[in-house]
Amino acid sequence: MKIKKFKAQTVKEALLLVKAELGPNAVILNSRRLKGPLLPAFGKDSYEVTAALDESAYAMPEQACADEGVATRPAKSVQAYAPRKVETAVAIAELDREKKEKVLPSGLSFEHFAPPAPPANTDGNFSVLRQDIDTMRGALTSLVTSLPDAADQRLGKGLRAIKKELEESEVHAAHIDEIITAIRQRSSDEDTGSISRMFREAQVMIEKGITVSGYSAAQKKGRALKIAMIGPTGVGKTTSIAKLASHFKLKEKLNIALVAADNYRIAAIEQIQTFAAIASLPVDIVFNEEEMERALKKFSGFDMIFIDTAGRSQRNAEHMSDLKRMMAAIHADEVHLVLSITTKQSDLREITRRYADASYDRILCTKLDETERFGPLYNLCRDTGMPLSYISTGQNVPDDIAAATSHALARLIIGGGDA
Ligand SMILES: Nc1nc2c(ncn2[C@@H]2O[C@H](COP(=O)(O)OP(=O)(O)OP(=O)(O)O)[C@@H](O)[C@H]2O)c(=O)[nH]1
Ligand SMILES: [Mg+2]
Repeated sequence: MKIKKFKAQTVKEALLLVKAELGPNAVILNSRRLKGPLLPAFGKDSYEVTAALDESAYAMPEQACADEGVATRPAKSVQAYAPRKVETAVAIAELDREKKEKVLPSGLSFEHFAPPAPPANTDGNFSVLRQDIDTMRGALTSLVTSLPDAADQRLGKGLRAIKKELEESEVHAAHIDEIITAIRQRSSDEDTGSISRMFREAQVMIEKGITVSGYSAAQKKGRALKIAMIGPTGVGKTTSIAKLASHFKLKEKLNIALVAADNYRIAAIEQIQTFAAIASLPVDIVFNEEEMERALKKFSGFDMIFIDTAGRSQRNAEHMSDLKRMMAAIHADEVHLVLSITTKQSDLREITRRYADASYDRILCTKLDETERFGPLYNLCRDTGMPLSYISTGQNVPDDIAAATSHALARLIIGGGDA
């Protein structure tokens, strides 16, 4: 790990120095304003940024470079070097093999060090018997899984079909039971003619369970609407801000500003700065609550301020309390907890619980294009009591985002029962 301090007249200049020396994978450990100018002639305060680079995580191993006659190159992404690492590992294994074979007593081969093979079958009939048992086991398993269990049998055809569809959409079992019980109490007959009616009832219940916050409206009250995005790493916070900021600027002709408290990685700073430059939006990168307050004040005359935050693991208590402090300084009008629908259900539950301290008041769900199971949208609303704000359906900026609507989302979770 290489750690170094960089001093410059502005944070931006210091970051450029970090990037030039440590590359885009450097992480920012700290930044602070220094009292007094760096050079007395300039008369302004200066800044110090402490950055680090974990070279072992990114650089190609020196020995491997030497072995392969490749000159050592500057740090690059892990992915760029991964295949080489595999090749290197194979080469080392081959080398070990040669070395070991040299010291082995003659007549013994490297294979003698392999784990012993399982004992051979002495009885030929035994393996035939075993195959028969496997075939029977397979047949029984598929028979059992194709049969509805006893409780499902009592449900009747329509309710069974509804249950199956909700299960396939990954609606929680408890919610499914609730829906099935409610429909069952209302309908005594279970003939085929009423199945589509039961599906409609289920759709209505799902639709009611998916609450939505509605489209963000800029408040023309002499102050900017502050919209913050928080959430775990890589869920699409910055991309969603880029989409929404573009939409409100281009389609609604509003004055938009960006503030990024995502200052942990150089690459993250560059990502938002690049977007801001392309979309001609002002952006401030802030390093602490004081700077956040200053930036929000500076942009208070705008219609909307989008605030990007660094992705945080809900399991890191220190990061969560940093975020809580930052959110207290922002006083956002809207706090969107950004979640990917592809995250495991149990993790989604933990994230929504642990992020409660950061006071989110709506959920923005991303990556709907990466699944066919939309039940988690319903589960999220029911389990948190929070409405959905937007849904993101791809990587394209600004197109792949839409305001969440209960009706359309309910139909993604359960159809009309015609299939
Ligand atoms: N398929 C798909 N990809 C998405 C969607 N939204 C974002 N992405 C991609 O997800 C990746 C991460 O997006 P970011 O916006 O950088 O995520 P982030 O939450 O800001 O990440 P950190 O700041 O590192 O925590 C990028 O490759 C995006 O293009 C989406 O709705 N669908
Ligand atoms: Mg980001």
